Amino acid sequence: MSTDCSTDYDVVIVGAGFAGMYQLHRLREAGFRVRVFDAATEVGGTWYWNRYPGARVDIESTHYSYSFDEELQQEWDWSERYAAQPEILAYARHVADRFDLRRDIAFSTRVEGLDWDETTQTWTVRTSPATAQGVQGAPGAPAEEIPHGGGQTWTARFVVLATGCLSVPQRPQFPGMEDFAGELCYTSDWPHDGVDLTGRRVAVIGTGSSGIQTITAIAEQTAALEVFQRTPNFAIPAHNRTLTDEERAAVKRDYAQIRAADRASGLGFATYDGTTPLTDHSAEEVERELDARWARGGLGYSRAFTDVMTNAESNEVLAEYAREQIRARVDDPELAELLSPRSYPLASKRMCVDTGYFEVYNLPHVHLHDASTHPVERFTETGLRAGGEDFEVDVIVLATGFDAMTGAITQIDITAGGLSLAQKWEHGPRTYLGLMTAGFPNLLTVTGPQSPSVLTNMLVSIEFHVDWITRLLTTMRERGLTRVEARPEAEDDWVQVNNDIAGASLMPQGASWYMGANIPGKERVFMPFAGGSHTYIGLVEGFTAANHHGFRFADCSGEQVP
Ligand code: NA7
Repeated sequence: MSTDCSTDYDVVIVGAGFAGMYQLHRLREAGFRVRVFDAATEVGGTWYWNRYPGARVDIESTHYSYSFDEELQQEWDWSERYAAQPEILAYARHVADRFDLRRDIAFSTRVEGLDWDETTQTWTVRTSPATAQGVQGAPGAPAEEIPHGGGQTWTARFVVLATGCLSVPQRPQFPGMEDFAGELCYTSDWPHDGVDLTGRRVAVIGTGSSGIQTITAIAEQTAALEVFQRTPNFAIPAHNRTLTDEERAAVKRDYAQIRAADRASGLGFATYDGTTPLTDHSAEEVERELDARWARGGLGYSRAFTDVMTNAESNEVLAEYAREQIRARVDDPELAELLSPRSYPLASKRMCVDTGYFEVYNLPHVHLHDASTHPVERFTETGLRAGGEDFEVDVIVLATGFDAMTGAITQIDITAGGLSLAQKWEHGPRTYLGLMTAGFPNLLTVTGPQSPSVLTNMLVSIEFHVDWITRLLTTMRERGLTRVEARPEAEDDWVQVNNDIAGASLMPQGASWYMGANIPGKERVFMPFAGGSHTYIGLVEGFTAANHHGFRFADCSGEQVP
């Protein structure tokens, strides 16, 4: 960076999850002065917060792991096909130790605001101390403060938002919440000491991935489990199991091919993407293919044929096959029907990956309640009331999801040239390539809206963005450039491309968090890029090679560089 434009740091990174950790490593390696801020007391991001029983990754760990360092991938052993949260957090800690990341991370520090100063061409970063737990505002969480870099301001030439896509919990407010005398727990901010649910009466609100995993893990130990389901979800079996030594050795031998195949795939993990539409096949062929996919398990199920997300009839074939599996697993036909999704196309809401979820409803003490017809009306001192009926419970678990994709960005007070980012995105996010938003120079996002992010293996998306940002900043330094900005017309085109691709698919038909539909008042816009990870990577590389098409640059004096 030019010495005429001195700042506390070259780059401030917000977030010390998988994205922020890798971004720190890469930028530091490239010689930049970097500081990371995170509200948590430790690295790991989503895997730091989401400690609920049964929390587990839904993409195989061999793929959901860093690829950037050969020694790292050779030395780390995943114990299971789908690792559980403690093991993933241990992996994040291992990476932090191995690359000595912590010395440049200020933990327990929340970034409150970012203000762009046009005169000095720098960002001012406003921070505040965060609490050890409950920083996200969970009622009853301890208010212990660990000041660590909070309450201060810093300047930086660039800011990278590595804030995660599912990191701001959605906390619905029910009347009487404060009256409830039992224990209230959020899956997204689970007490670090755990909660003993043995022999207790428990209510769970929410049946997305977090709810499904929690319910499965706790059902056996509870005295009574009341599940309040507003919308049933498709769940594909994980077939999770311990990996053998032979499997681990084979993976380590094949890592180069595995990673290459992941980067070349639509989901960011090699799923054996189907190459033909379902309509090209006989009923028997389709059945055989779906049997094979079901036996293999995992999210690749929806990639069986090329037209699953564009042809409603093809989609319905896969949906009905999945419902048939529910009927086979649940003894009571009425319960099976209640658990069967019918109101939206398969995979237009994020599918779940389960291990024995539906069988839980065969237990006599587990009760499913239809919160779409009998909504939770209020909490009471002894439990909650739904559909006019009172339920007495000791613990209420809220598995109610997140303000996805934009929430973690717009909750920071970001301003540039009199414009607030939250205002700019009031009617949905507007970005160029999911990497920058016009009017906010030198502000970059890892896995931002309008990039594939949540529709992919996040690790592939993260590594691609981090490498791209590192390359951009290195190139700028070499050319004496200090300012980069997305061109408004390029942004308009990219927003249109995103809307067109999503609009041509069945994706917007689900009232999903992809659409912001789970947040009251949030504009319904399909937020991730729906054209596939491989397509996206190709487009970004093409624009970059074309003299960074869609971006404009300036040097320290403010002079525009074509
Ligand atoms: P999700 O998938 O958004 O699930 C949240 C669940 O909570 C979902 O079933 C919601 O029903 C339900 N919900 C939300 N608010 C209410 C109220 N007020 N009453 C009843 N039910 C409610 O979040 P998760 O944490 O499970 O998973 C997020 C992602 O993490 C997941 O997709 C994976 O990618 C990992 P709805 O469907 O909105 O009717």
